[in-house]
Formats: sequence, structure tokens, C-alpha cells
Amino acid sequence: MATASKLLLTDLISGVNHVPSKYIRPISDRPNLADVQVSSEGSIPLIDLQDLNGPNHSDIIEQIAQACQNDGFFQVKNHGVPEEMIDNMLSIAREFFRLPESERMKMYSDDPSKTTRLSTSFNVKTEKTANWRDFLRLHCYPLEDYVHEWPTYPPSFREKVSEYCTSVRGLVLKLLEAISESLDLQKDYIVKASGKQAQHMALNYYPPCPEPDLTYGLPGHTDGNLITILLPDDVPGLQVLRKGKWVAVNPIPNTFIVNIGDQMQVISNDRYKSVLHRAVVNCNKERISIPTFYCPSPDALIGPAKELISHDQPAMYRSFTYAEFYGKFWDRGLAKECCLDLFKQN
Ligand SMILES: O=C(O)CCC(=O)C(=O)O
Repeated sequence: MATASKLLLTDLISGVNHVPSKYIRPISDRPNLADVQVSSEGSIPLIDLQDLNGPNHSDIIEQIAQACQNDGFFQVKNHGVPEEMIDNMLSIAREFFRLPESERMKMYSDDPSKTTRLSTSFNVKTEKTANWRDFLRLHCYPLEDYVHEWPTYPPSFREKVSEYCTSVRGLVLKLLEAISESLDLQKDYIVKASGKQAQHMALNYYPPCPEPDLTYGLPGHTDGNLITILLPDDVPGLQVLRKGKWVAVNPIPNTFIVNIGDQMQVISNDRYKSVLHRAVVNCNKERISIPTFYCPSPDALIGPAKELISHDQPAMYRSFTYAEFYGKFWDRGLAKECCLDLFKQN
């Protein structure tokens, strides 16, 4: 296949010394990497979940409340997902993106409504500038509805990824209870508000980039779902907007990065923040990140919890089905303005 007809970034760029023009951002919209805060001080909070069900329960709930309110992001350790599962997940992702092009391309689709697909950038059908990323997107709850669609190579893909998804779902459910409690809602409030629930996952692959100042792995965006549990590899690349400045989040082994998504912002009636974040690339190293996006089911009716609406804090959003939101989210592309603005109550 001639280079020009390659659909995936991985295959397009072998031997390329410059960023192809379709990946180059206008000058006003570049990562400005020299102006990023890199020290761990002032980075996002790290919460130890060891004692979530112990004597320090209320202290941990308070830490979660503060992080959701002030940062929209936190890291968790002692989260209950075994280290071996995490290592297996990262290895499988690495192996998948090293498969021959012909094997990978069996999974390719540019249709965001497909429940299993390999694609590139964000939404190639609607975007003007491409992003320096390939990704495999999987739906993974309920597992038995989707696992038969997943790749069969590497041979242990389905087994290892299923184990990982199930374990991460356990962590999500724990966090959703804790977050409900931190909002003074019934423990099962958020899960119930999410209907039958859904779990999606992306295996993001960012190849080394010859000119990382000109492009993004993913530009600044908020997540449209309820909550995201990100598994990073050991290569930095995630940056979070804090007090108007981009802050690099340096990965800590065996630690997940958790962030509040748009649906949580709505349910909390703007008490908790879905915060802009982005992925930047670098010259030397490939990078893998694996976000789990936990979502309401398409028919779930989302709106601010009535317990959080008052005279002083009226409902900030109208109610909508998650299906309505999700359609708009993918159609707009990763715009800086949050998709939630379309659902704001006048
Ligand atoms: O690669 C990362 O660290 C961030 C990924 C992300 O924001 C996304 O997949 O939506």
C-alpha cells in the first residue's frame, strides 16, 4: 500500500521526519510545551483507598469530595486491581499495536457508533486537523454482549482484557458509591441514575512524533461520560488544566488517574467539575494509555440530582438521555467548549 493511502498513523509515519500537514495545528492552538508546569508539587491529589472501608472512611470521602470539587482529577493507590492484571493489560495493548498492519486493519472502522473498532485521531469523518493517535475502542459491559467482537490477536487478548475490565468495574462501583456519599446522596444514587450502565475502553497508542510542538495526541477536551479510570504506561503525556495552566501528570506505577466526566458534573449540579485535559506527544518514545469510560446506558435520563437543587443553586441543566448527549459529543469533535453547554438551562 502506498503511504498516502495508509489509514492508521502507525503505518503512515514509518520513516517520516516531519509532521504531515494534516496534523499541524494553527500557531494559536499548539501545545506550547515550554509553558507547562512539570513539578509534582501542585499536581493532582493522590488518594489511598486502602482504608475506604476502615476507620478513616469519612476522611477518605472528604478527600474525594475536595478532589472532585477543586481538581476534577485525582490518582488512586491501593485500588484493588491486581498489579499483574495491570501489567498484562499494558503488555496486550503494546502487542496489539505491533501486529502486522493487515491483522490490525481487520478491526478498522471510522464509524463511531460501532461497539468495537480500531481508528485514528478522534473522529476522522468530522475533524479538520488530525491527532497523533491510533486507538482501539471496545465496549465492555456487559462483557458477554461484546467480547465476541474483540480482536483474536494477540491470542490472550479476550481473556486478559476481560479480567482487567471486570476488575476495573469493581473499582468504579466502589468510587461511585464513595462519590454519591461525598455529595450526601444515597450510596447507590449514581449507579441507579445510570440505568443499566455501560463501560467503554480505549487502548490509545501515541507513536513517537518528530515535531511534538506542532500537534497533539489529543487536544484539550472533557470526557463526556460519568467517570474515567485512566491506566497510563510509564511515559508522561497527560496534562490537566489547573487554574488556567497546563500541568503535566507524571505516571506513578500501579496507580490509576481518575477524572470526573460531564455526566457527573450534571448529576452534581455543577458541584463537581469535568476538567479539560489533553495528551501531548514526544520525539523518542511511544506511549500507551488505557482509559476506562464508565457511562450511563443510552436510555438513562440524566439531570441534576433533586437533592442538590435549591433556591440558591437552581438546576443548571435540563434533563436529557445519555443517547442524545453521546450523539452530539462525537459529532462535535474535541472542541474546547464543553459539550455540556448545549444542555445548560437558561
Ligand atoms: O492519553 C491520555 O493520557 C489521555 C487520554 C484521554 O484523555 C482520552 O482518551 O480521552
